Amino acid sequence: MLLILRLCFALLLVARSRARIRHYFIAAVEVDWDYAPSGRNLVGPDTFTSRRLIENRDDQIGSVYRKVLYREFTDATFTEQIPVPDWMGFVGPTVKAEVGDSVIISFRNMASKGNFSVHPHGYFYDKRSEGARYLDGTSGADKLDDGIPPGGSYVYTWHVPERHAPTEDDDACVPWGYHGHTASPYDIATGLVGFALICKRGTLDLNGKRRDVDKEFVVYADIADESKSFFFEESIQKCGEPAACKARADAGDEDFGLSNEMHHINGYVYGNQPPFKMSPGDRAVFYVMSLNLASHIMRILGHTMIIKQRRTENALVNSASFLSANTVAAHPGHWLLYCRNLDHVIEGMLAFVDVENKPVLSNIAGLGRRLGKTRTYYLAIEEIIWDYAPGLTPDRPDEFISSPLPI
Ligand SMILES: [Cu+2]
Repeated sequence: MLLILRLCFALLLVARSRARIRHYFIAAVEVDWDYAPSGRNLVGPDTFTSRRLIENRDDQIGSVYRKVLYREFTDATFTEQIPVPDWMGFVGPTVKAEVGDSVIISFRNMASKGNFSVHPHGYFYDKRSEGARYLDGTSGADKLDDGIPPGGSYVYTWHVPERHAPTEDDDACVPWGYHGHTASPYDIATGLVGFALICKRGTLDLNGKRRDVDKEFVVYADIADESKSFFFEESIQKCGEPAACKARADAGDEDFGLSNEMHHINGYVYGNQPPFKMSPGDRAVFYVMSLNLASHIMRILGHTMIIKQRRTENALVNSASFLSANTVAAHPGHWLLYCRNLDHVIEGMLAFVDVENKPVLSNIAGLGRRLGKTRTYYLAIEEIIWDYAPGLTPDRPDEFISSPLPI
């Protein structure tokens, strides 16, 4: 018995000694962000809707808005910014930790106006590291994290105790997010958004990359209502005639409102995002998040996914929800990644996954192999008149009236 207790104690010490403190230097940085650098729809012909969202006109802003983004720096001087992969767009750096770890976020507000914070999902924190402003009964030092003024700094500390760990049935990492929560809907519309992972012990290598997958991508699908951004007035100045845009905004012009609702993936619309790049056979995980408005049903053409141990082709995320979609890169090609909500397709929630043109290795996940029978079907399309209610014939109206439906 004593031996078992000693063994348990030794294992506990080993587990604790492996726990790490992961330090991130993240600033709120003000930028002019372009949702469509090409100036056009890269998925199909431009339409009335795509032109309304992309074109800069005298009385329409177009695709460039003033925003505030989370950006990572190398150290506390906040002088050297760590570049982000181009496909990450305006999404902040991905914060990662394993069970037992702690995360320190040294935050600086480098924007010219507005108080901003960093509020995590999924992590354990106390009131001084919540980064959320609301009437929570706290005061004094417990309020300092709620909103950092321009030029100000704050250090947030988040933890991953066992009770926040992925379950046995979860993937190796559970995706969460972080965002500004001084005035949450407005902070998110302004651009303050990033992903945060909590991983099982031993998942991450020394560089913070997952050992069990080849590629990790983030897909932040959302509707950014730029009229709710703290920098909307600055964005209005980008109109050809700012006074014309201001007049439309003040009048509550519905079309003008729609022209500022950006249905984006990682801050891009209509295929303007630099593609996610994979090689045939790559095991890839897509972390999918939505925060602000609506549900999104993300799909990659030519690929299926495994979500929560089930094979599917749809990654459904609701507001303020997160999931992992696992796939294996299939055949070479320029594949559409999009939201299957058809209104959102029209509004531009479209991007691309590029699988490079390399031969598919037959020994990887069964790709390239053709086993079993070939089953041939002959399909034709025919033009017909279809009756959705064949029981309700016009020559039997009395029968319908005398036999009402049992409701
Ligand atoms: Cu959608």
